[in-house]
Amino acid sequence: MEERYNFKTVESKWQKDWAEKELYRVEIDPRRPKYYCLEMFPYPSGTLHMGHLRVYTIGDLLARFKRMKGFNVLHPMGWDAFGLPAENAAIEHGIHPASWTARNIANIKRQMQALGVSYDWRREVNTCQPDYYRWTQWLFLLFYRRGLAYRKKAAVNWCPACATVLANEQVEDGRCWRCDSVVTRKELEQWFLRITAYADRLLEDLALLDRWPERVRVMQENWIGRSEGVEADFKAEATGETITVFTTRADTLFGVTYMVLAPEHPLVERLVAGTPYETPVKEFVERTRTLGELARTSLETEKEGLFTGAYAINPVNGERIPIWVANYVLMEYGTGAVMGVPAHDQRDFEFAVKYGLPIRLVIQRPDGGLMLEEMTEAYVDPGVMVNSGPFDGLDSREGIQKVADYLEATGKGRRTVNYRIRDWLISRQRYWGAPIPIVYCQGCGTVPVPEDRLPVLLPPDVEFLPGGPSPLARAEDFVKTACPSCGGPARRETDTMDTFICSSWYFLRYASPRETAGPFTREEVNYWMPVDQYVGGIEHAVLHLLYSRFFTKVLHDAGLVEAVEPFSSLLAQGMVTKDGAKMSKSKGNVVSTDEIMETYGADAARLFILFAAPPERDLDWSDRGIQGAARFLQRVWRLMAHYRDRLGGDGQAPLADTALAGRERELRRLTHRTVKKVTEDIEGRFNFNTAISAIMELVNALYLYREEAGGRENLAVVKEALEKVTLMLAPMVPHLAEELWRALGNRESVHLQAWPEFDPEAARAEEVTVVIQVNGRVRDRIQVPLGLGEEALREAVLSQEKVRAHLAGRKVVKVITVPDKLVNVVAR
Ligand code: ANZ
Ligand code: ZN
Repeated sequence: MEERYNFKTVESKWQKDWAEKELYRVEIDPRRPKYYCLEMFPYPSGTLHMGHLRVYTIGDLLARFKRMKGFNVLHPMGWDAFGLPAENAAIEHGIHPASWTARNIANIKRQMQALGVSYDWRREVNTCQPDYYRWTQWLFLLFYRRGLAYRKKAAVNWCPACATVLANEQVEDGRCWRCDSVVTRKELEQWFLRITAYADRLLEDLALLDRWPERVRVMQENWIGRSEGVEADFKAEATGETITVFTTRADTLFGVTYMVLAPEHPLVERLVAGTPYETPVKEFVERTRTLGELARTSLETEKEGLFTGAYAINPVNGERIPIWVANYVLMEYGTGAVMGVPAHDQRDFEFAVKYGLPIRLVIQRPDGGLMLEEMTEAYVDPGVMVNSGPFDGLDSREGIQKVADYLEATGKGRRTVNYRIRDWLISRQRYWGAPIPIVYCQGCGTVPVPEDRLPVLLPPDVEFLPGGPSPLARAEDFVKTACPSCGGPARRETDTMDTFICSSWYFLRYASPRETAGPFTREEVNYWMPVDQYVGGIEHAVLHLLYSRFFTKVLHDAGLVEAVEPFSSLLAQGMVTKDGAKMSKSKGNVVSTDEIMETYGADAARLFILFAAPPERDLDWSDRGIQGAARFLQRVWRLMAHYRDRLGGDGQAPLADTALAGRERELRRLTHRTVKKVTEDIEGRFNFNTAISAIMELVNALYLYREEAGGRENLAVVKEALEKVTLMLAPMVPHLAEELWRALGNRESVHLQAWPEFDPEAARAEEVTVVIQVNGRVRDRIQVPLGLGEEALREAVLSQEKVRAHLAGRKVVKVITVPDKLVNVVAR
């Protein structure tokens, strides 16, 4: 064995060997429990960054660990390959999106292989290949047939820089999720998926996801935003038309002093027509319309409104109230009209103060001390109803129900449920995506492309120009087609699908990646699904994770998959930072993954990533840290080099525990305790960092033992320890572990071995008897592990039944401990 561990030769040697032997090839095996371990597949934008390295390292550890634990592990990888950057590269550098993407994929794949990740590469999927997007289109048609895909004209989010529309989920704080431009609104005819039809189930089934981070579930819950309330019918005084409002606070109906319509509300135009208010209101409407939804509802945005000159009648008391239009009311939520209750809603309070509208108190604080004149903000808590006619004196929470009953009984309103979530806008005016398989025919209207004519292929020869309409819309050969139904002239849909559709079902495709008769086979998908462990970034908390859940449910309803939820357990890994700051090109603090792998090797990088922080926490990249990891690997290597020749193939088993002398017994105990701890840390808690610390301690103990034994070590005990260390390191540093394993005289790969067992008997700590005194008199004796710390010992003693009995009614003043021997409790 060489003196120094040479990762360069060793890592590539084993990577080649594993690939040749197809070590990670996996098929259905009904005799073994399955385990589906999945990392979010990357968008192939160039090279891997540290965040990627972290996800794949974590996923690979789990996949390898489970394999050693006897599971049949599916661990696949693929490419989320459609998307705007490829098209921008085409515009800027004249390279075709397909070539740009293929080149990046080749590079990233090389990096993943250099990292030594255990993927079954035969199952690689690529969403921009016709053999994949054919099924994306097929699924679109399935949604269409089930009434879950439809086209409508709507005010949609428009990113001027990306020159395309965006889903609500892709707008963050009023900005484009991809390029950060301020999003505006446009009226366009677009395709939607009816995710709202699944709102209730998406909400309810969150309860099944007990192995998801709480915060992700909460974010989805808020995004779905279920809200129970009533619709109340007001009447427009002039025209007699009904104006329905949605409110969650029916108890405040008597406190309404004005009403507000969304600028887009269809009634606005009619109310102001031919009045002096027409021009200013129309101007106001135009101005607010272009603002994105979040910009409008953001608390920072100044609330602005205008009186329409019209009045409405309150259904509960017949009062006449002015009708306004304002920027903070959204057409897409509820009914697009709200009743203004300034005394009990902060937004309304501010609005009323700003525009001098009356404020009326209708909910009194339980102590009765609320005075309208003294209010500086809205009173939003429950209380007692006042100024509310027949409802006076009611608890407001009860009032919500009573007023709802009244509205329903009199036909002036009804209970209803509202959701914040909107249908998913999926059409994009871009080239590099899966074409929507629809044709428009003068005679037949909207005609789906028949399944046997899929895929609708992207034409390769198109022109990429900055700005402007999509290249597809200008590709006449593509656009002009024959109607599949009547054969007459027809035009193709030129929008492509949101790439989030491609990624909403890729985890199903891995089950049957080469299937040509369908997106997957029932047998395979039902064997592998659901994904047992999903690993990925928190930035997908709402987007990808919500969409994938939606897809899975629809496919379940269509009888295609048994699973109702795609991902049983979710691990959202933290960010990788440099000196506490997020790594980014603009900050110039990006650590190059290629450079790290060149300098330190894959194993050192992996070990550092796993050791530096628990997976959910942020990980600060440090050169010292990775150097430390590399040194530890050398240290393990030297230990093996030292013993290798002496361990030989003699096959001597460790001596029975009792026959071992003290030092040997301690070392053996530590070996078994370490296996126990590492197993538990990985399995239940994802505490890879503490698992690695434990292995490091064991290695230290081996060095110490070698020194103390001075050449007269018990080699059976050493060999056992080295074997277990090697096996435990296998999922973390697969290359070094393989090399060590062979050095121990084994001919089969370490990655085909079983995870090490521990002997509970050998792992048990030695126990000692501790005498317990209370005020100097012996009251009890207990068995505790040798070397138990003072704090733990004290706790153990004070919880003893007998001790508690002697202390009854007294106060402990002091506890004197003599570890391993005696504890004296002084009490008065
Ligand atoms: C009167 C009222 C009084 C309200 C009060 C609240 C407190 P959630 O819980 O999110 O569903 N609202 C209704 N439609 C709206 C729209 N299109 N744009 C903006 N705001 C709208 O919120 C429901 C509440 O949001 C409704 O209850 C309504 O204000 C407002 F003391 O009605 B409330
Ligand atoms: Zn036709």
